[in-house]
Amino acid sequence: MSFDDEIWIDDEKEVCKIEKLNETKFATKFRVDPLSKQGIDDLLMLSDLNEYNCLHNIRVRYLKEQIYTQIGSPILVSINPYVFLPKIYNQETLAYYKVKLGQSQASLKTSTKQNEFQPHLFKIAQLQFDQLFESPTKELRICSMIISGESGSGKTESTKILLKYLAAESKSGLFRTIQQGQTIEQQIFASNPVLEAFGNAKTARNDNSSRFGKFMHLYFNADTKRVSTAKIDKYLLEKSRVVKISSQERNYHIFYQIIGAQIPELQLTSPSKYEYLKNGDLSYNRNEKQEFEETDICLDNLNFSPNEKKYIYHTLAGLLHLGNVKIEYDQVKSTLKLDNSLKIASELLGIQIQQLDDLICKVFTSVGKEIVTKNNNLENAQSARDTLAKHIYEKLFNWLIDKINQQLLNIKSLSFQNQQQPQLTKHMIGILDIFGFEIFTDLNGLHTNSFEQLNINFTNEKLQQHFNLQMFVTEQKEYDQESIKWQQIKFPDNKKIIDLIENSSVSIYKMLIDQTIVQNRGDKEFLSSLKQLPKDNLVLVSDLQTAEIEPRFDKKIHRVAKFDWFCLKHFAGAVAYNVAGFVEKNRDSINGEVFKILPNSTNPVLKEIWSNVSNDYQNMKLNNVVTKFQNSLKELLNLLNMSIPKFIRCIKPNNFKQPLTFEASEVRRQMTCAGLMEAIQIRKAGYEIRLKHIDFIKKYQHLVNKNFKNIKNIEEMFKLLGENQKIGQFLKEQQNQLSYQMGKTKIFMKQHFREFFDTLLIEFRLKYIVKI
Ligand code: AOV
Ligand code: MG
Repeated sequence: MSFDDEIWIDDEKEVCKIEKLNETKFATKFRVDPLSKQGIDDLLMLSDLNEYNCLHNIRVRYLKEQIYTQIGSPILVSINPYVFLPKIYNQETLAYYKVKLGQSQASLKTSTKQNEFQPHLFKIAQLQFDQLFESPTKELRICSMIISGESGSGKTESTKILLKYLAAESKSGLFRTIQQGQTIEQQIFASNPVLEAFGNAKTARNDNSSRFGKFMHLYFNADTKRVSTAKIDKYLLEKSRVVKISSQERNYHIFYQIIGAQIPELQLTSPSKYEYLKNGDLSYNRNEKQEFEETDICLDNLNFSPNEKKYIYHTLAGLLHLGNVKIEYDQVKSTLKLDNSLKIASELLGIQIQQLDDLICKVFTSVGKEIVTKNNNLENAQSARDTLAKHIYEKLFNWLIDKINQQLLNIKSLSFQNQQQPQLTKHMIGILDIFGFEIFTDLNGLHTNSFEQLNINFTNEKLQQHFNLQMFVTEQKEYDQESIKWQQIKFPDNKKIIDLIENSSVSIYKMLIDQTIVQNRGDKEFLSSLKQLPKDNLVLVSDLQTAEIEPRFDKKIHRVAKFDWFCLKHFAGAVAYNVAGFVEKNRDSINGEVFKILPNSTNPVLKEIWSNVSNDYQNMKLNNVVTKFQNSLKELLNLLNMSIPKFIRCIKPNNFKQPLTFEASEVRRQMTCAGLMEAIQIRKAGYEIRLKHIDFIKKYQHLVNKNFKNIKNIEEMFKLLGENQKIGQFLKEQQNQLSYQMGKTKIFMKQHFREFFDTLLIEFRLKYIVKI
């Protein structure tokens, strides 16, 4: 190990003068590994793996516009460049990975020489594609690409780049052509702008923040290696955004798009005129008209009919007008003010004014056989109006995804109608793009997080746990089972906080569900029930004393010391949540009249959507938001656990969306939170490649003069290999360096160990071919 000098690493410059140190947020002196000064591809190749060398290495690369660095083969670190870098995504680069890497994989059917290829999302996609068909058996094989990172770190952009790569296969015939000249990849692409228009919005952290999670399934036919069908699973759309946004944020892009489209029948003027938009960021400029045109074309490509599109837009505009509907209250009952907003909303939503009045101003309850009507007060009526808007939007979003999925599934039935046993579900690549960990603060830096952030942050906890499980637990268990010599590595375990949130006997979710199913219980009861929970990662702000002396919690959280807050110490940081609205948001209930009125709407889209919606709000125990969300998360994790994963860890290099600006403290914090330093240790100490004894013998039988059927066991194979002088010498050296170890059923190898044998195998094949 040689170190040529010492440097300071800080937020602005590589070398920082001592007198400036106090001014910077982050500054540390460390001895630099010469390799990290070069900015090498793979952090595992550094001779000193301390975190500063890793950080320095990543920074050197980033400033050279090399935004990707790998940690062995399963982890790709991606630093958001905040500027489009055409060179790294152009056709030439794409072809380089597709042709060169693809061919090198295909010729050897191994990952040999993959280290010669720069780390890239394209590389990850190609390796997963090759892995999909590596196994000759037709058993289920799922390869996943799990993209994680904080809000704004680049997950959604990475998803699009991965899809672009996989879709580019279509040009060489991978993607099947369907009727009217459209290909399935065009349909998958068309779904993206639609989902973003309806499911993404500007937040304080990201101008195009995903407000729902998605898992994209691409199913391949094993024989043709073609994509046969695709499907999108979605998780938790943040529907509260439809009616309430803060000043730095915006509502869903689609609302601004339909205003920009200037469609006369929608009678829309400008965002500042609508209650659901006017409190948000009105200065933010996008080319809404052009974006609308793109959304509209994509809906065409997804085979939405002109009539469907028309009434989707009617519904959206109807919601904006509904938000402007005024409610008058005479101390006895509320009524809707008969003005233009009400008339237009009624017209566009296809619901009579009287019916809207019933939905917003009244509550119908059945007492025995009789229906009893109660009048809402002003506050309840306003809330009923907003609840109606939220539910209509959510159902519209669900319906859009169902229609898109149906479209992709229709393709399946068209293509495979004559086949008895389609292999559609056997080979799948899944790409997960979820909403990132987020902490919202107001202009004074005080936390303003709610039910939605808890669910988002919990999802990220679960994904982090999955990463830990794959990287550490499973890995170390296998070494133990195979009796491999091994030093246990401690990793940052987030089990405690996950239990605190979701444990089935005592947890935050359990307490919330308990309050949700009992009528008339609310946020106060919920908050007080939290007192029973363990306090390792939880502080109730009502218990101020504890909060103030709690050193692990951010100072800014202390300042929100109000009665109705609780703080959690998440793996990625401490977050304060305001309990206001938790129980009602989880209940998600709506006036039961909607199930009678909306299926009779004269707006055919609304009619269709609501005709298929069942009134499942009666059974709160099963149908509260958290329970449904936990079930879908469980399904997702089961699928991920079955998959061969690649992890893409996205990192946000600064908080100002500044292009190519690297704040070491920010990057370091995210690397630490994501457990990347420990992952580096375990990959470095571990063995990336493992082959069953029989597979090793079969694969390398040509290197010994015996057919694999005549080789008794792995010991004999090694004895035979050792008889060759070159191999014998190599094995001796490598044994001392622990480059390989013999497990009970498998042989564990470092990358260079396998490459040595693969190179010999290529030489053998070349010789053989030349001879022929
Ligand atoms: P996210 O998906 O991780 O946040 P995005 O993928 O939306 O973040 O990225 C945020 C912004 O960063 C994008 O709008 C781009 O401006 C920029 N960006 C990200 N990746 C790249 C790239 N590879 N090249 C150029 N610019 C990029 V969230 O959905 O909020 O968790 O919820
Ligand atoms: Mg996103």
